[in-house]
Amino acid sequence: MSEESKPVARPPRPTYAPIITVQQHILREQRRFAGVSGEFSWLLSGITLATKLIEAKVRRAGLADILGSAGETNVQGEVQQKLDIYANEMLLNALSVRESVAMLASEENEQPLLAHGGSPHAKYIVVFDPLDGSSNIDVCGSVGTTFSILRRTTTDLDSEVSADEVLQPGSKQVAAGYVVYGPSTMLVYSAGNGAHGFTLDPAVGAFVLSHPNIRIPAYGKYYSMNEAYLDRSPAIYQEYVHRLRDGSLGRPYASRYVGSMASDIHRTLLKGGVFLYPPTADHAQGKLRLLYEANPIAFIVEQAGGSATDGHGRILDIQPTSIHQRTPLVVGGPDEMRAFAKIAAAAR
Ligand code: P6P
Repeated sequence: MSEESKPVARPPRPTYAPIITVQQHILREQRRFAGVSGEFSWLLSGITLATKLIEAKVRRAGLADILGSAGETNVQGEVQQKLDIYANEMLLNALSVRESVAMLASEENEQPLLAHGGSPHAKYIVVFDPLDGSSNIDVCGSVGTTFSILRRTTTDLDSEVSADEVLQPGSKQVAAGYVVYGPSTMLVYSAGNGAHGFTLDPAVGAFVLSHPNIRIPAYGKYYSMNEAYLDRSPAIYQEYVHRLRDGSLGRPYASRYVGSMASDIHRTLLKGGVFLYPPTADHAQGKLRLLYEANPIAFIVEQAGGSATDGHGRILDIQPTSIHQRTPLVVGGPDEMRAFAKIAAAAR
């Protein structure tokens, strides 16, 4: 048999488990969307690129002149840390050159921003909190990035983009995720087909699949909230936490609270339990933002078998009326959320 006619040998069976990067995973995921021609994965690669650039700065925060406040305050009236500004610029730059992105909305910007002048045919809107929990930076605490991807509300993609198009309920999210910059850096995202975790391998600079198809445990050991506010929260939250503590909800719980939502949520997602940021006397709607904090988290946790409520209904059903609006948030595994719903219903 001549060389040319010999069948080509199959590659040897791999001796190492094949690594799956987030790009490969996204390409596989986007095949589920009819008519998506790689633009979705190109968009998500903008987010992963920006978060790698953020991670590199967070890793060196104590060394480079990046610590401390930039002296400015953002639209939230919060003192902007220099890393906040850097993280925001990385995401704005990386995403505004993605042709499929029509508009960007950030916690750091009062109004949404057109991406590259709002090019025609761009169908996606990206909403994000570039660096959540940034006050933890100076004390070497973990911080996070949260993001939410929506489609434009019009089918006429040549029409002018309106800022109101960002005001969609979380149930309309096409994809959502968060990154935790901790002892390792992890990206957790969902495009509606399960929640998947990727760990950044600094040796190769790739997010590698480490937690496929995350399922939140039926119950956990921890509840997570800022206990300083409990006495100033509505009675149902006080009753709920007291019963978590005294074991009358099935088992006595311990408390864990980092004060950086992405970290507290990540522990709840992997270990089970409940995270809550209730309304307080000072903040009738709680502190967390609906569009770029509660919605992406609620999307991910629901995909992992948990649920998320504002104390009255499903987070993902809330129709936003303003870009930076806040919402109370209770999010966790099946047992803890059933118990909360029972206490809330009994109080109605
Ligand atoms: P508090 C960080 O500022 C943040 O937005 C979330 O990451 C975190 O869950 C919450 O606020 C912490 O708020 O009032 O407990 O300091």
